[in-house]
Amino acid sequence: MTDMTLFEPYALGPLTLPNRIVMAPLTRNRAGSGLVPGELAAAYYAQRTSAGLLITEATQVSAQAQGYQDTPGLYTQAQIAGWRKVTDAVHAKGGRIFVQLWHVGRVSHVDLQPEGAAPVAPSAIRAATKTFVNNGFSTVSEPRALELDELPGIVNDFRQAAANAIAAGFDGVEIHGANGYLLEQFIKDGANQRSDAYGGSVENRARLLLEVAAAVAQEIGAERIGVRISPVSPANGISCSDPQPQYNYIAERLNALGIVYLHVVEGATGGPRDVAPFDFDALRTRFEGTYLANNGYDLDLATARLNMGKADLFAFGRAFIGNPDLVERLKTGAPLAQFNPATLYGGGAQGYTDYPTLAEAATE
Ligand code: 8OZ
Repeated sequence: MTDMTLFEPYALGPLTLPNRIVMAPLTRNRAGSGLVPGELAAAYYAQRTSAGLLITEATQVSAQAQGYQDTPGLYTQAQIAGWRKVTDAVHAKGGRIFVQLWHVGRVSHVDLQPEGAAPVAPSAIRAATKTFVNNGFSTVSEPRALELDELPGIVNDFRQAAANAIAAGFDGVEIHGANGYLLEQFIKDGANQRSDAYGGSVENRARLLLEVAAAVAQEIGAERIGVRISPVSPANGISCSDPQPQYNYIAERLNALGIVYLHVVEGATGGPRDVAPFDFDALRTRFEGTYLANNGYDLDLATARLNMGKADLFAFGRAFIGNPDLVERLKTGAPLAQFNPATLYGGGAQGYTDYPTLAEAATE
């Protein structure tokens, strides 16, 4: 055992993070009209800037990529301008911020799709999950299978959104390859029954994710790209018969592309870490860049795993909601505030930007 702490600087590609604590992407459903993030989002992220790195909420790369009400996009000029307010506010406080780029695939509803179209997926298999739409939870719609000649357009949407991210002032992007959304729907055979070059073998199912990563790397540079994966998570009704060889291959190929970090949801997203047997060390070994560990970490577990050499950075999600000064609280052993689940998704400032820091709470 060496004696490292989370509170020491870490070099992530061209960036120097002041600590190893990363704010995980958190969906908050507060984008305004035009799905544009505004002043409120700028205030929210700026309050949490002491994180070594902020990763934004999942942000759709196109209108078709949306699956929940009021989630922000990054495909219009107004959205680029809205995100610019966020990145300026974070940078003014000395922070660093990546945007998570997202296509939901089949986890959507016709009421969220352009012209009421069916959501798209690798295969026409409806997900056993719900989405938030029309101010309530509804079963997702029946998807249609993407045609082979539509896939370059999806890759291009990610590439363009990455270019837009740089125009909006982001330090980099995270490609959302996890939690049952489009890229994972291709990876996992429970959702992918294609018989073309994007289905069947381990290589074929990884193809779309790897094409997206390569296109985004060509556009903005691999040192500004992270990829998030969740090998054994059943999130959004997904399943995979062979996660170990599938993700060993993905880790190797992403390593060859030189992306800066691999963000790994270890277990069921937001749930048990031991949901299914999986050797995460095999990914750690294959991927020589930064390993960002996620799921159920607290200070003790993160510190222990750091000192075992199992990960470089650690994502904290829900703890950041009620604790804008989470880094300071972890460092000083201060108690953590709980957040109000009723204000997690949607609404305004309440339960978003009004959680006090320790210092603010002391003067209230
Ligand atoms: C919670 C609610 C809606 C979406 C994910 C983007 O699971 C999400 C998400 C989380 O990755």
